[in-house]
Amino acid sequence: MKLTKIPILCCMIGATICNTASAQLVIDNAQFIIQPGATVTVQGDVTSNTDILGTGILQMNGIASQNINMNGFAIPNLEIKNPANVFLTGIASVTGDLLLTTGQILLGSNNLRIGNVGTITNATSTNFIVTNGTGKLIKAALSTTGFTFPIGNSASTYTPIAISNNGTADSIGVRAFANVMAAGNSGTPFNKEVVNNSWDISESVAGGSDLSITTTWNATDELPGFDRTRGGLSKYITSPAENVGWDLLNSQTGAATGANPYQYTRTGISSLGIFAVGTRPVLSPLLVTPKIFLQGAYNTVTGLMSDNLRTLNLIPLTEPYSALPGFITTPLRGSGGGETSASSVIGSAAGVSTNSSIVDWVLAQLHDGTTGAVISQRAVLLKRDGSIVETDGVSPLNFAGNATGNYFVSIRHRNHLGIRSLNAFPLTKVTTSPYDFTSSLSQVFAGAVPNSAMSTLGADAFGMWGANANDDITVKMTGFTATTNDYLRLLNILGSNTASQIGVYAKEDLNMDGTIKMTGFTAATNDYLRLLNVLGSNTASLSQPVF
Ligand SMILES: [Ca+2]
Ligand SMILES: [Ca+2]
Ligand SMILES: [Ca+2]
Repeated sequence: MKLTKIPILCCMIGATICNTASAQLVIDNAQFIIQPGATVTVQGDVTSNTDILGTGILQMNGIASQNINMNGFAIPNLEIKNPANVFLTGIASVTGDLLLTTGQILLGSNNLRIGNVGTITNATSTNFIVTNGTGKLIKAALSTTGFTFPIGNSASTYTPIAISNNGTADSIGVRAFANVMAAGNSGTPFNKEVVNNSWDISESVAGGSDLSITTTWNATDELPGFDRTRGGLSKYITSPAENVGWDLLNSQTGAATGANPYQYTRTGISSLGIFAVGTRPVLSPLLVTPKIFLQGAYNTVTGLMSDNLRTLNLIPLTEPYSALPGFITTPLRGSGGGETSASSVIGSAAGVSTNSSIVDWVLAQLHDGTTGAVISQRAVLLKRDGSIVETDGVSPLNFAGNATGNYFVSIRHRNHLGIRSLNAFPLTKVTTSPYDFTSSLSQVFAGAVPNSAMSTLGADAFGMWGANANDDITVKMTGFTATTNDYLRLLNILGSNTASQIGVYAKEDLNMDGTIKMTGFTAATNDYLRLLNVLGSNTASLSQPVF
C-alpha cells in the first residue's frame, strides 16, 4: 500500500482492520489517520515521512522481521506482535502507548522517543527494547511520576532501569551496553566483580535533574567475584580532572534488593552519564604510596629488604592477615580481607630479584583524619625498596570507596610492630600521595611508649621493629609464657633450640629467610640472634604505640 500526497482516511471509527498482509506500508506526505479503536496491521515494513495521525494502533504483526523507518515522525500507538522482532531503521516517536505483545524492538543507531504522556506496557524479560547500538530509548517530560525503561544490551540480556525525576522535568534517554569499562565508555572492560552491563543516561536540557534510579539485572549478568551483599550503583565522573573516575563510596554500598532479578537504587543524581553496578572496580579510588622498611628483612649494606620468601615460593597467594589474631578483626565496608595475588607477582615466577621484587604482604589501614578510627583496611604488597603497592605488584595502594580527604595511614606486619603516620595528610582520587615512613622518626606517631616507634636501621633509614613472634604488640624475651615472651614462642614452635623448620612462611621466622632456627652465628641465619639484636639485651622490651 503506497499513499501519496492526498488526504486519506484509512480505517474509520470502529473495529475495521486495514490489513496490509506481507506488503509494506509506505506513507509519502499523505495524511494517514488511524481512528480511535482502529488497528492497522502490517506484516511488512513501515516507512513514513510524516506523523501518523489519529489515536488508533499501528500493529507490527509479521512472521519475518520488520523494519520501521518513521524518519523522526510519530506513531500514535504502536503494538509489537512479531516473534521475529522489529528493527528501527530511523528515529521514531510514540505519542501514546507502546504495547509489547510479542518480540522486541532493536534500536540500532536510532532513538525511540516516548511522548510526554506516553507509556510502555507489557514489557517482560523476553519482550523488551534492545539498545544494540548508539540509539536510546527516550522518555519526554520525565518527572516525579517516574518511568521504567525496559531495555537490554542484547536480545538475551534484560537490564531495565526505572527513573523518576524530582528536579525539572526533562527528556531522559537511556541505553544499555555490554561490559563495564575502566574509563566509563572506553578502556579495558572489567572481567570480575561487576554486573556486566553499563547504562548510559542523558538529558535533553543540561542541568536541573534530580534523579532516582533503580537498575535491574539477573544473576546470569554477574561476573565472578561480584558480591551483591556489598555492591552499589556507581557513576563514572568525567570532570573535573581531579575527580575523574567511578564515584561509588563504601557508605553507598549494601545489599541488593529483589531475588533474581536484583536491584540497586540510588537517589539525588544531578549529573548524568554512565552508570554501572559492582563492587571494588567501580568504587571511588583513594590512592597512597607509603614507603616502609621491615627490620627483619632489611639489609643495611644494600638498603633494600630481602625477598627470600618470594624466591622460595613461600608467600601465600591469599593474604595471611585474616587468619592471624589482632589484624582484620572488624569487617569494614568495601575492603579488608581475602585479597589475592598471583605467583607471577609474588612467587619465583616473577623472576630474578630487583628493587621492585615483592618482600611480603602487609596490612594497610586508613584512619579517620579526626578521630583516628580505622575506617578501611587492605592487605597489599611490599617491595624490596620499601614502597607499598596493590596486589598486582605495580599499582598504587587503593583504599577504594573512601572520598578525597585527610587521613592517617598505618602499616602493620605479621611479625613487626605497626606504625602510623604522625599526622593526617591529604589523599586524592586520581594522583597518588607518597608518604615516606623511612625518612625520619618524626614521620610516625610516637604514642606513650618509652621506646622509639621505629628502629634506626642506618643513616636516614628507619623501619618497623622486628622480632615479634607471638601475635601481640610488644617484643621481649621475658615473661613466663609464649604468649608474652617472643623467645619462648620461638622455642615452643621448634621444641628445642637445636631443631629447625625449613621452607616455612611463619611469624617465628624473624629474619624472613623461610627457615626457623635458633642456631647459626649471625642474625641473618639465626632467628634467636635476630631477636636478641633487635632488643639489644635479653631484658629489654619494645612496645607499639596504641593507635
Ligand atoms: Ca535537564
Ligand atoms: Ca611479642
Ligand atoms: Ca629465619
